[in-house]
Amino acid sequence: MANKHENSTVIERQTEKLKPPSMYQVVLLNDDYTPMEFVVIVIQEYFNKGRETAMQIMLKVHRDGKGVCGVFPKDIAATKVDLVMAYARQAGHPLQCVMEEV
Ligand code: NFA
Repeated sequence: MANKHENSTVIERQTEKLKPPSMYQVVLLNDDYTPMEFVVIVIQEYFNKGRETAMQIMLKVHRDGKGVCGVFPKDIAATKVDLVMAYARQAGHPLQCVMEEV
């Protein structure tokens, strides 16, 4: 609700509780064909991780079937998924990247 103050400035008063924006994990899924080195490069380039961290995440995906590369607001997460999927397809690899609400 808005309220006019003495000097005519509109003062906003919050009546409904605002929730913080939902966050989404961007997750890579394992497959049998995408080269390990390609996955490491993807994690470094699209998720701003160093080589060691990228290697650890790749190995977790390889062993456990999935691994989290980062957590972002919805639109950023969706863009990361699109960019990674496009890069993998262009390179001819079946790598899958998905987002999951946290
Ligand atoms: N499992 C793939 C291989 O053995 C490597 C891989 C890791 C693929 C992480 C996808 C994600 N070549």
